[in-house]
Amino acid sequence: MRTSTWVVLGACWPALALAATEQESGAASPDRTITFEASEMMYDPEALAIQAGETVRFEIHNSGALEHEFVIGDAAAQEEHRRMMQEMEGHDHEHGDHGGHDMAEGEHGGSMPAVTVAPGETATLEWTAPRGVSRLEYACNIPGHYEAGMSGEITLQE
Ligand SMILES: [Cu+2]
Repeated sequence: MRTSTWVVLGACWPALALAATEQESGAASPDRTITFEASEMMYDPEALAIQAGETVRFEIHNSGALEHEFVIGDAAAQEEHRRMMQEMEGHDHEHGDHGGHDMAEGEHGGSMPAVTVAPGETATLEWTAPRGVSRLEYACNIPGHYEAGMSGEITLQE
């Protein structure tokens, strides 16, 4: 991996599986809202079942004392993201413009939807589940958090 790839994180890492399958993102209004809690070091709920093509609005409340993020992607993309976060750790804890917000709202499904949530805050993220993918993960890739248990599995049903 090239050491310069962390730069790409601002636009976040293309989750190829999503890019290939998501065509009609955009203006869909959510089919349902899922309320999430993030804290040290877990998410509640710890797993999700979502219908392929369903548009979900996540409301993620950070009830912990540390900043957490909520990123959706396949296992390989999550791992890649973690590696980049680790490389960036030296560069002050800025997340390199990790305004997941921009990523999440970009109209192409090619990016990994992500939000960062400050302690005590609630963030929202809208996402349309791709078709043709059976399993994704959500994870907090702030160094050490995933390893401590901040991840969950999304099972997608066609
Ligand atoms: Cu975290």
